[in-house]
Amino acid sequence: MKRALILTDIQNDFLPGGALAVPEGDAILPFVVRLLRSGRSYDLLVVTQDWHPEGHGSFASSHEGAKPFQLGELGGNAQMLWPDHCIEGTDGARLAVEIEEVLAEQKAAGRPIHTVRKGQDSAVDSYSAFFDNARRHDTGLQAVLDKHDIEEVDVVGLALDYCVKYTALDAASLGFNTRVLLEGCRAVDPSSLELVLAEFADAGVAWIDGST
Ligand code: VGL
Ligand code: ZN
Repeated sequence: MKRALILTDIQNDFLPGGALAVPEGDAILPFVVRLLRSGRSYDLLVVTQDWHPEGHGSFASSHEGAKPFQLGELGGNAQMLWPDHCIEGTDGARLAVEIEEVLAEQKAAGRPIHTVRKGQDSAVDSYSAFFDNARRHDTGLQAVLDKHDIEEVDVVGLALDYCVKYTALDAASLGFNTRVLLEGCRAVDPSSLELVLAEFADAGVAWIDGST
């Protein structure tokens, strides 16, 4: 049974001091680094990056009079409005340096790595690593997983209540045996945890509390 690890948006802007800092976002780093160095047999590493053009429609700054963390609208759908974040090519959009380092080691060791950049269409947000929120674009990740005969996926990263959640829900709905490793995740809204876990339970997404 082949297994992939999806590293979701572990980018500077989601870490403390970043433009859209996730509470305790940096607390996942030692766990994720350990997981990658443990020699655990992931057949494929998938690295996702939120990768927005300037003026992206999910930014509050693109909506007259709106403030970050207000609910707005984008393309006729409800949209949480965010501070400007993960603008393509900026330092905030780069992976955490700890992740860059461990990925360089993994690459040197011959581990296949596939990178997904998402959120490039200003007219729609894109939380999941598979599809944008309106399901207009397919990132091609499903085809890559299929090509590598992946049947199981583990998911870690930021943020648990947005990109990790939608990635895991899509993975399960596409038929992958999906687990979220909670020690490797933190939420924008930590009080959302119970709700997120209930959604996972309904969708057949498994989660693991401690180390694997
Ligand atoms: C994310 C909010 C906006 C995430 C991305 O990676 O969870 N959250 N863009
Ligand atoms: Zn974003």
